[in-house]
Amino acid sequence: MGFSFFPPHLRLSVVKKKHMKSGFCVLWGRPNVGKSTLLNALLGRKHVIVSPRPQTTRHRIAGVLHGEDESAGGGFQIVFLDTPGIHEPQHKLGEALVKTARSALSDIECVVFVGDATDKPHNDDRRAAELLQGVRAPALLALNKSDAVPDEAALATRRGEFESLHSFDATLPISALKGDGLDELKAAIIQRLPEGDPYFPPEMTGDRSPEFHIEELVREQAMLQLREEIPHSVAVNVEQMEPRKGGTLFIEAFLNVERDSQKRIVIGAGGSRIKEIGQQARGEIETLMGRSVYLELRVKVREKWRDSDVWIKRLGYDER
Ligand SMILES: Nc1nc2c(ncn2[C@@H]2O[C@H](COP(=O)(O)OP(=O)(O)OP(=O)(O)O)[C@@H](O)[C@H]2O)c(=O)[nH]1
Ligand SMILES: [Mg+2]
Repeated sequence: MGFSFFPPHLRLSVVKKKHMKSGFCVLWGRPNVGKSTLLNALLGRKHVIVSPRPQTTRHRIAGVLHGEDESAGGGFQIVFLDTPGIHEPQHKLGEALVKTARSALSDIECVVFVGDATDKPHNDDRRAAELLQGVRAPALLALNKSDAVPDEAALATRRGEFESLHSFDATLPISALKGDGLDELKAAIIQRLPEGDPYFPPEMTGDRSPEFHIEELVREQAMLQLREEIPHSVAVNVEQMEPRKGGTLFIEAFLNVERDSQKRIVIGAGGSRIKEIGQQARGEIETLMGRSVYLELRVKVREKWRDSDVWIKRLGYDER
């Protein structure tokens, strides 16, 4: 725009197009291997929720990394797609999650298969690897949690076991938790991206609404504070969100559970559990929104919602 008054033959010499690489990169693997931890570490900020429980992530979530590619003398944009872990579904929600994950495999430039280096490959690792058959994009093996592997020999054994699952382009031992090997992984991804314009403007960091991230931050506390089946039976939806006098943001959110007995546990003695969930989530939401928040949580029973097509859709888990 700024050079439009130059005649065309002069414009070329003045507007030197910046060398740019861009593309979509899927974080792939079974539950609990550290895909979401890795996304946050690569982005350098908390973008998605993480917990020690499997099946924490329930959506395909884009996180955009913009940067300079010193080796190639230009810029890059990687659109990472975090995905639900691949597993054998036990209910309709599980089926929807695996379908959501699979939908992330089309139109991509790179796959990062995340393996847990502290554990032998499981059936679900094999399942995840099988789903990569027919995917033309190169797949990198990121052997995560290398900080928790006792020695080099153990890491080498794991490496061999995981490399036999699929024909990987390269293997990179990493620790998403400690930040080890992430520069190498990033360079390996950028190396495999095609030249091309960025997909998103520089100010865009993801593809989800503030309400989505708020729901996730509440659910993260449910994942962290509740036991056994209950965390997996919780789905959160923001019912109302509006600014109040003095700049406080009022948010009303529902925690949907599957049974009355779960509702009692989520509320806790004298409301103690729901209060604790609310307090922790509110702190995180205030950091996200950059303002003070009044968070009101209510618990609703949606009878066996994880096996209900209607509720799975209403709660936003049918994204195919
Ligand atoms: N020691 C160690 N733990 C890690 C590392 N990366 C992730 N973890 C832990 O592994 C657990 C699972 O991490 P997540 O990032 O939620 O795993 P995920 O693959 O996204 O799991 P799903 O969303 O369920 O598919 C958490 O307790 C993390 O703290 C790592 O590099 N080292
Ligand atoms: Mg996850």
